[in-house]
Amino acid sequence: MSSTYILHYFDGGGRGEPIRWLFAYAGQDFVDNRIELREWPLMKPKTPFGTLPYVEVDGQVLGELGTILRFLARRFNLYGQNPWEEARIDEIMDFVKDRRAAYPRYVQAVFFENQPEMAAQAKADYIDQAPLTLKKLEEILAATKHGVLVGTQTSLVDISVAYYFYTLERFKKGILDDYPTLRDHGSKIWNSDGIQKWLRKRNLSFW
Ligand SMILES: N[C@@H](CCC(=O)N[C@@H](CS)C(=O)NCC(=O)O)C(=O)O
Repeated sequence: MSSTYILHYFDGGGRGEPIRWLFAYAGQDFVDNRIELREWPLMKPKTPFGTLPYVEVDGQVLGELGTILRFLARRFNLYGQNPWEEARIDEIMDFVKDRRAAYPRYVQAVFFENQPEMAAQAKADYIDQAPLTLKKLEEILAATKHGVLVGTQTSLVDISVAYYFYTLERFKKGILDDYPTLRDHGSKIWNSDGIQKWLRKRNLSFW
């Protein structure tokens, strides 16, 4: 019997959208439960750690974005072929997470606090911090020689960085033009059937 998946997150991108992209890329149906901010205070104490996202998989509950992504990627055979590849995926994911720290600040300012000046600063920081990250990813991609960041097959980290590139391009169109190999890498994921289908239907406010 196939599993059932429910994602609980706010009605926006933030920490929910990487999970939606993973489902979409894997061609896995899921219930996309979007929580209204006014519902949140009542719901918060019932969540695993007082935060979103969390998922329900066949009735079992799992919180924390990174944990959810790894758990799902393992199930969808998108988490490397051996423990070293898993570790390499984690390594790059952790690196990019640190380098993307301005994004949650942006979400906080836009969605939770309605603070346009703080949002503008976070957005500027996000863009300023990108070149070092992109340069490193370019080096990693060149070293594998297989058009993927780890091993020989597309994995969680390729999908996650493609989403990162997507958010960068939405903030500053053309930002990837100086990184043609990364732009091509992102395009392969963006143009995959699953992601194209998702982008057509997702109906998402941008943050
Ligand atoms: N470490 C957690 C952080 C989750 C988090 O802070 N989520 C935010 C939304 S992106 C949230 O739930 N904010 C509402 C709150 O903390 O009350 C994760 O990675 O999942």
